[in-house]
Amino acid sequence: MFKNAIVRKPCQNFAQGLTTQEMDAPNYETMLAQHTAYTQTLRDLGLTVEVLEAQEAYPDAHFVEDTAVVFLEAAVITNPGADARKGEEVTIEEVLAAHRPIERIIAPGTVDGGDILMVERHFFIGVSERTNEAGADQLGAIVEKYGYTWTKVPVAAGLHFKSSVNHVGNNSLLITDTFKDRAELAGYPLIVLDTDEEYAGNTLLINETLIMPQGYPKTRAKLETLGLAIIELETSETQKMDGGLTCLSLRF
Ligand code: CIR
Repeated sequence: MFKNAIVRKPCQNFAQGLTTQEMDAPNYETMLAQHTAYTQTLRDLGLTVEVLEAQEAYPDAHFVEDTAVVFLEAAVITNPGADARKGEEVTIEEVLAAHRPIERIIAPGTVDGGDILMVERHFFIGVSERTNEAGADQLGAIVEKYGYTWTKVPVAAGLHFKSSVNHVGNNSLLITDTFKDRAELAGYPLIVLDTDEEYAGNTLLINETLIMPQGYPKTRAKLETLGLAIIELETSETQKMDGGLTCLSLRF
């Protein structure tokens, strides 16, 4: 059960963040409105949400998920893989220290939280352009100490592992076609996304509710078979910056 979430207000400079998308320029007011709706949704679901101040020096800092991996026993502060994002983790550590014992990923290891998927007591650790082998091994050793199992998975497409694979309850994974045959995921029930709806793969499970991006009817129909409540949120401005719904919060 998640009880808490940490989010960070997007900064005015957020459109200067890293992105591979070539979409329209993102709009700050729209981003703020979408972020406010996201925060309110987490509150409506019963979470206590701590909203951190915007950080103008870090245009991607509202993607707080990348700065830590939080589980019942500890919080691992990451060393973000993109140079422009190194340092975002400093204020996150201060906040998380009030909730969990702190562990750290240290250079040369890098980890982005977007590559880390916890399913019950197992961690999938995506090795990507942001999470390197050394970082993955450090994180694996840390979670193992707390009794979790873990496997590394190469991220052959998309920015992060969770751009393509997410847990939607009862061990089921919402997954893109590219990842569906990966041996590391064998045995998990899979819900495979239509290729024209892959962005909806970044759906966020909060206790008994799925929060999914707005406007992906085929994915919604597939998720409805799970019997969970579903909330759709507008994510246009986040998507323009290569982000999704999971990226915008740390949940624990
Ligand atoms: C970045 O490239 O780092 C940001 N513009 C997007 C980060 C998205 N985070 C996530 O998927 N966890």
